[in-house]
Formats: sequence, C-alpha cells, structure tokens
Amino acid sequence: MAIEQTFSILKPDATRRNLTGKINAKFEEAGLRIVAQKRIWMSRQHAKTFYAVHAARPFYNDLVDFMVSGPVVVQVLEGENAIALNREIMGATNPANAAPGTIRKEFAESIEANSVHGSDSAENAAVEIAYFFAGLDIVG
Ligand code: IDP
Ligand code: MG
Repeated sequence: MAIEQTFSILKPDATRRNLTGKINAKFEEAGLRIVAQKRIWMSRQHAKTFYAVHAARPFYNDLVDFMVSGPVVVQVLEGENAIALNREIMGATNPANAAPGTIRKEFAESIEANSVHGSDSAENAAVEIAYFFAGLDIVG
C-alpha cells in the first residue's frame, strides 16, 4: 500500500446539521489526515462541472440543486490507501445499504443527501483535488 491523497466533500446536509466535526472525527480516527480544507458555497456551474459524469442520470438536476443548497466543506484526505479507505469509512451511496459504523449509515438523510463525497479512483482523485485546490494549499 502507498500513501495516497483523495478528495472529500462534506455536503450541504452535513453543514446544515453542524456535523462537520463529527464526520471528520471518523476520518481522523481511521488514520486519514486532513491536509487541505475550505468551506465554500459552490456555484451551480461548479457543481454541474464537478458532477458532469452523471449528466445523463435522472437524478443529475436534483443532485446539482442539492449541492448548491448550502455551504460545503471541500478537503483533501491523506493516508495509507486513502482512496479506498475513505470510501469504506463513507459507506454505500444509499444509507439503507451502508454498513454499521459508516458515515452514511450514521448521518445520511437519503440516497441524495448522503453527507459526503469521496473520489472513486486515483485518476478522479487527482482531477477533483486540482479542481478545488492549488498545490500550495495542500500541507501534509
Ligand atoms: P457515490 O457518491 O457513492 O460515489 P455516485 O453514484 O457517484 O455515488 O453518485 C453521486 C451522488 O449522486 C451520490 O453521492 C448521491 O448524492 C447522488 N445519487 C446517486 N444515486 C442517486 C439516486 O438514485 N437518487 C438520487 N441521488 C443519487
Ligand atoms: Mg461517485
């Protein structure tokens, strides 16, 4: 295994319910370090571009509406096997299918308002990190 970086978003349902600390505690307890972080309110254009891979899906417009409905925290997580580990800590997309102890099982409101985003591959992690952060913003 190697030290990796992955991209994470605490979604608007998490900021609205003041859960950013509780969620980030899960990442830190599992050994991931937050090496870059900022709270932003995404523009519709940014959200559309970020989720462009889902543009053909029936939930795309609702997803974009949701992601611009409030502030989010965008962050870079670093650690051993960070990309897969982050996905494991997050749990399944649909909280109904998420394993006990995962963020989505404990905190998600619905399949859409599921509290967190995490990159699904090394390629996408690199693209997503670069979309929100400059190299100098990342402090390991
Ligand atoms: P992931 O976040 O677990 O990687 P993706 O399939 O990449 O899941 O979907 C991106 C996001 O789109 C999900 O996190 C969720 O917010 C939303 N989403 C996915 N599937 C559905 C659905 O069937 N209905 C509504 N929203 C969905
Ligand atoms: Mg995904």
